[in-house]
Amino acid sequence: MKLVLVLLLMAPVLISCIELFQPVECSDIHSRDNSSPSGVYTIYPIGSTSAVQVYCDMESAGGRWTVFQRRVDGTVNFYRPWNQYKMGFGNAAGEYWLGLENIHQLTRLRNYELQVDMEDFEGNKVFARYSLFRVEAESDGYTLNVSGFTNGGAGDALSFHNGMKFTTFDKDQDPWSGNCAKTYLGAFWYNTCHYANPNGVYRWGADGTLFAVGVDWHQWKGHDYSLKTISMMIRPVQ
Ligand SMILES: [Ca+2]
Repeated sequence: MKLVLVLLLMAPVLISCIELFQPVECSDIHSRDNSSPSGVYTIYPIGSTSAVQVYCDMESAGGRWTVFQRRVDGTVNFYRPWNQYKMGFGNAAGEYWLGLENIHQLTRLRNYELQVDMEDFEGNKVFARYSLFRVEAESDGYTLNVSGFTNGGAGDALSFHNGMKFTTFDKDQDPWSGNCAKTYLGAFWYNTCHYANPNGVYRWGADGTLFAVGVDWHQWKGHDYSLKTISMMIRPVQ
């Protein structure tokens, strides 16, 4: 009888504990239950009012990955203005961009590593991994910090982009004389301009009609091949 009473009194506390579980990112979900499958989850990267849906990869190389960029089938238009790249767009179950502010707030708090998984239309799969990944504040142009490359067959396309600010068609922060986002129909941490264009035009494989506007990873497939899938994902370094 006493036990029942204690449980009844505890119930609101127990329920509020369940409700208060607000994972900052996917590794928190994995820490709480390491059998959590890959899929769409709600995370809170900037506190309790910042709920956003993401895809968590709980399988690749130990899992715990928060996917912040994903292309799979060309259903979402990635040629978008600054504000949308800042806030995020798309659908976590399919193609999406998590948003520069969310990515900055996450990588500000802990040390993160980055993995980029990609696949061509022949079913070949490769990856590139970087042991350090951080995005600076908007006041610093959301500058990319990436280093510590490990080759999973893709080659290193990102080191060229280290230290670059983010550029969209309506906000040119790249060091080139023109606007790389306008010329290569994407949005990225462009240099002069790119070896990787993951937010470029989805165009189903080999296509050299317009130079380097596709979903390119130059060191693997060159500038005239647009990948079937690519996803960029991060997790805290343990
Ligand atoms: Ca420029």
